[in-house]
Parts: sequence; C-alpha cells; structure tokens
Amino acid sequence: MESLILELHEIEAVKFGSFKLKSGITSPVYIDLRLIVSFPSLLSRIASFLWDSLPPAAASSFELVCGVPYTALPIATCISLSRSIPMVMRRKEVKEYGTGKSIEGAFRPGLSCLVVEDLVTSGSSVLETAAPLRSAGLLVSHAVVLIDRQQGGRENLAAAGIQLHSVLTLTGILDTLVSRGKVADDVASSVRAFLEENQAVAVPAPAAAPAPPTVKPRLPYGKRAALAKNPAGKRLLEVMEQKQTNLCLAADVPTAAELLRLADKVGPEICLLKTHVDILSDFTPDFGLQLRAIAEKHNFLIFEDRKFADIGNTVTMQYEGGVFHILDWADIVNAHIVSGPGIVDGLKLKGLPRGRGLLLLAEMSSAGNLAKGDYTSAAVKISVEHQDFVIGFISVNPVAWQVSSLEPGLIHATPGVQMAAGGDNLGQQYNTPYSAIHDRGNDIIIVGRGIIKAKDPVEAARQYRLQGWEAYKARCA
Ligand code: 5BU
Repeated sequence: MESLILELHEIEAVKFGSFKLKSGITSPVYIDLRLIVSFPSLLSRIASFLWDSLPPAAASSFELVCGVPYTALPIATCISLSRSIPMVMRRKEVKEYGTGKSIEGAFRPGLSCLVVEDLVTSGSSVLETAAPLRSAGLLVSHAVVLIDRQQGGRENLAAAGIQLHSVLTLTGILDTLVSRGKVADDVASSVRAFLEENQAVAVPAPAAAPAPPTVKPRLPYGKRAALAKNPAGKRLLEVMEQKQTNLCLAADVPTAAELLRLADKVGPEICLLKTHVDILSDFTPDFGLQLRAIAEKHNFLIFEDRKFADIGNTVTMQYEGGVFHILDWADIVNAHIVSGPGIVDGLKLKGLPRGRGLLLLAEMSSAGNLAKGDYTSAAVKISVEHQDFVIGFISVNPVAWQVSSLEPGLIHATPGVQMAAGGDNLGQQYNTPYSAIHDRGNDIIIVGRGIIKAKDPVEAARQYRLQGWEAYKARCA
C-alpha cells in the first residue's frame, strides 16, 4: 500500500497547492488519476487492490462491472479481464440517433453490477452512473474506489443504497507521505484542516430538470386494441393480450410442409406468423387455406413479409393475383414507401374490404440500410393519415424517431431479434427481446433463426415469448 502511495506521488497523481474541485470547493490537495493509463503495471496493481478491498461475499456476487467514465474505465477493464467478469459501459452523452442507449454491452435485467471509480468526494459521479444502470434493471449495491477523499461520499452513497469500499483514504495518503518526508508539515496541516472543515460535501443538485426517461410508459395492448382503427390491427392487439405474447415467428423454412408443421407446433406461443411465401419450393394453391386453419386453431394472425414497393396500380395485382393470391390468406402485409403514398392507396383498395392490414417499413434491421431520418418520418406521416388500413410499422428503434409514432392504435413490429445482441455475416443485426421491447419501444418481436435453428424450437419460442412479455410488462403504463 505504501509503495502504491509513493508511486502515485512520484507520477504526480497526488498534488498539493490550490485546486477547484467538481463540487465547487477549493482544495489544497488534488488527485489526478487520469495519468495512470500511462503506467500499465501501476494500473493493473490498482485494479487488484480495488478488487482485494471488497468483502469476499460481495466480490463473489458481481455478474457485471461498470467503470464511472472516463478515468475508471481502464480500471474496470482490468478487473473485467483479470476476473473474467463481463463489463458494461455507461455513456456520458446519450446519442440522439442510432440506438439511443445509455448503457452499452450485453446484459439482462436483474444482474448485479459493481461500480468502479477512481476517486470519491461527494459520490455524485458514482450516483450518476448507478442511476442509468438501475433504470436498465441492474442491481447496484456496491461501489469500489481507489481513493476516498472522506468528504461525505460514503454517507451520500449509503443513503442511496450503495456501500462504498475504498483502498486508500486521503488522510492515509497524507500520513504516509509525511512519514516518508515527501510532504512538509505545514502543507499536511493545511490539508488536515481542510478535510476537517469539509467533511460533508453535498451531492450537487442537477443543473437542469432531469432528462425525461427514454422509454415512456405505454398503454397495455388490450387498451390499445380498443383504439386501433383497422380490424386486423385491433385483432392482433387483442390476441397479444389474450395469449400474453408479443412474439412473431419468422417461419423462414424452405417448404410449405415444414412451415405448416412448425406453425402447428409453435402456434400456442405466438401472436403472429410471418411468411416469405416465395421461398417455399412446394407451394400449392391450398397452402393459404391450410395455414389459415392452423392460425384459427391456435389463434394467431398471418403476416406475409412481401415488402411491396411498386406503384399503386401494380401492387393491387401483385397482392391479389399471381400464383400466391396473398390477399386471400394473409391478414397483414408490408410495404416500402419508396414509391410514395400511392402504394398504400393501391393495397388499401384491395385489402380494406377484406379486413386486412398493412405495416409500413419505417426502418430495417440490416446494416447500412437507407430507411432512416426523413424516410422514417415520411412513413410515420403516411401511416397516421391512413390508420384505417395501416396498422403500424416495421421498426427498430422507434423511441429515437424524430416524429412521434406513438399513436396508441399503431403497432411497432421489429425484426433482428435474438437472445444475444450481434448479427449474421450478411448484414443482419440483432437486439435482445428486452432491448427491442423495453428500451427501443417496439411492441412485437419478430424472431426467425433464433427459434427455427434452435434444438427445440417450441422451447425456444416459449423463452422468447416469456422474455418479450417480461419486457412489455416492465414498460407498461
Ligand atoms: P432472423 O432469422 O431472425 O434474422 O429473421 C428475420 C426475418 O425478418 C427474416 O424473415 C427477414 O426477411 C425479416 N426482416 C428482417 O430481418 N429485417 C427487416 O428489416 C425486415 C424483415 Br423489413
């Protein structure tokens, strides 16, 4: 410990003079631990000291570590690497575009997270990191710090339910430096007097009104069903409420026979089954009837992911005719709006009299796609104007949209969902069910390979349903 203190003094991480602190007070001692990144062996020793200062029972309970940005990030990284504990990161500035997340990393709610900090004065920085971790559902009850300035941080954190563990205290550092002749007695006296007078630095009040939560609570599906203006949208929301599922199976299998088998097995878990009818090698005209019988048996709706994109007149024919006669069996289809609102008018002409509904592609899940910004806003505008037929959107991160799409009757269905975030090697990008529903504000998770490729697709579907439902419950009004 003594050699650690001497080394910190040596690299001028501990300085004496007159310094203004974050809390606003002027201090005769200043500690700048940003320097430690330039001294790797010191950095790794600091990380070990931090870990060793934790009571063993607490240490064995952490499932995640999170450093307070920025100085403690490398310390947390060292702990994560040496102890094999996954790390999450808190963003200081939450992006207004993209994911809009404040916590980065893969995690599920309910995990216990250790907050790592370099220096604590009032404890406000630890609290600023603990708050978004807690709102993401993580449990934060311990923080570990290299230096406790003994100015009220421990007490302020305890009041917020966080136990502080520290390696060094400012008086301990001072005593060592005085005993080794590194600090003159008069300097030491002024530091002690300062500490005596500033034992309780209050956590500063937030400068502005607190930022609104990223996810506004939403009405339950059942209440929204009453507000939906399209019969297929209304039924979908009712089914979700009745069956307690917001899971859509993307039934991307190569044959109709396999699809029908899968639909019958997974049917009880889903509210919606999504097809790509043009990939079925054994399609026959009775496919639609057979699938509809299974949908009725298990009370789910059918969504043909046709992604119409042409002018209004052409899509009427593609919807109704050809080989597949989609209009006859699909409750819901979807469309790009690249050709303008005429595509909605065209599909509506055929679909509305049959009680069908339309999802507009406001966003896509694949990397580098162009459905963003003004394109997304245009999709929202068109939907709101055609709520008799448009039931909602294919979306990825609707909480970050520039225009509000939160008309209670409109549904947000999101593809690109698997149990772990990531992607495939052809540009697909995955979010977890919790992130898709709770953090990003979607209503339905669309899952394909996560279920189809699982050893036991029925059990996998059950797991997705449970996770999707739990995330929905957590964000319900
Ligand atoms: P996956 O196996 O869960 O990656 O399948 C996703 C399904 O959703 C697949 O049928 C795609 O065609 C579909 N999809 C998508 O992945 N991304 C999109 O933006 C849209 C549809 Br729209």
